[in-house]
Amino acid sequence: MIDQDRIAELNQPLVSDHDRELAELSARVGRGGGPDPEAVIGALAGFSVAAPSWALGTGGTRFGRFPVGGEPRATVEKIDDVAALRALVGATRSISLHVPWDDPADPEGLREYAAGQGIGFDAMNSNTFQDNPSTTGDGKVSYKFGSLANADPATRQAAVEHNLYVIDLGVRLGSRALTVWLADGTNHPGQADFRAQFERVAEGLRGIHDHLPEGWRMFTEHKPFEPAFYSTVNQDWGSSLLLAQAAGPKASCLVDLGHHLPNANIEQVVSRLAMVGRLGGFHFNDSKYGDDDLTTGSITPFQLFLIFGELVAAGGGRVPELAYMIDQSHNLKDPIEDLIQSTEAILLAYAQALLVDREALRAAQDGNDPALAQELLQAAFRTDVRPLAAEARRRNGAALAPLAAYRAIGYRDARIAERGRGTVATGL
Ligand code: RM4
Ligand code: MN
Ligand code: MN
Repeated sequence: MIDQDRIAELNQPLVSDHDRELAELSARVGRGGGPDPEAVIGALAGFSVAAPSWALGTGGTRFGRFPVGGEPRATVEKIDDVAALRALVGATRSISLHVPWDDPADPEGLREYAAGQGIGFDAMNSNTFQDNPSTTGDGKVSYKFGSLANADPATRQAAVEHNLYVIDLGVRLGSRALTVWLADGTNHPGQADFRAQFERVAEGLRGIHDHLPEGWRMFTEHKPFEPAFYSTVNQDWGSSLLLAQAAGPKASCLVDLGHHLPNANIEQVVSRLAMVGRLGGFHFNDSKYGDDDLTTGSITPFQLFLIFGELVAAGGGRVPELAYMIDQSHNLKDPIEDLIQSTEAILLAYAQALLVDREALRAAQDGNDPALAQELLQAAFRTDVRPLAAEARRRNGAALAPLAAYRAIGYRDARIAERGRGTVATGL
């Protein structure tokens, strides 16, 4: 819906400044044995992060929700929004669906429609944290006291079956992965036995794992609290690793950046999981207190840079092929604007991580020289790499200045006219 000619037209007045800034930066980056700026641009241009289908509408809190207007009314309109996002930023080439918030009646048709817009289907997400006619059926079972961890075998069975349904749907859409985030836990000490709950979840995940088709992967996603406020079954990366190991070889851990207790060293978690070959993917967002789901890189950009540093180290000079997704909730901003800014922050962190002189860093580490190690990290982190990200976008036919382009195009107003002011998208 956003055509490339319009983007090129909007880029036109910016090109000469951009070219000059890029040339200056490239000369600086490449100096003295630094990385080849062309290689950095190539890596950025090749990077893709999936957009969440559940965050294309306005996010709510328990204190209210203020719809932005023109929110997608169905999955097909979510695909339109992600295609628009892709046209602007280049890097969001797939959408991650959340079932039953998304439960397309004609998956093959949807797949074809999405492909026509250049959008593929990333990991599927199952939802057993809410009761819903299509997951808990005739109301005989309820997830109120848990899904895979529930004491009631029929409820556990319903939760397993929902996950199998999501896998089968994903196959028809061309997805190749399932993300399992569970709300299972307790609110009150003594409410349930920690070990019994964990063992039931492990067993359920094993059953789901055994249903995965060839070439599929499965991710366990941990989170310390919310909605369970006393204990959560998959509460931290250690539990997540145990569950992935129990589930089977196709299972690995997904790290949502907002799913850690305050001050956790997330980059170290990333390093550990990569070390044991069980790092599966990411949900990008940022936070100050809990699972705030704020714009990626808006609060702790240095942490994001360090995480990308671990990824580049794990991938031997490039980030490894994992499931990279954004998972946010947009309470105040236009969701698409927030996703534009998040994608930019991800590209910047990746670019900066690629600028780190890893050999020199290793030498400083082995030489017990923390001051030099800091200099090396700061040299990369303090570099304004925005021209590199902009160039990567331009090579993908996207916008040099995506937020300004989005506003100039008037995408939101057009959607309000088309979809209505009061529409409410399914999702968070
Ligand atoms: C959870 C978690 C999951 C997401 C749901 C909606 O906090 O981040 O990944 O699917 O929210
Ligand atoms: Mn998440
Ligand atoms: Mn979350």
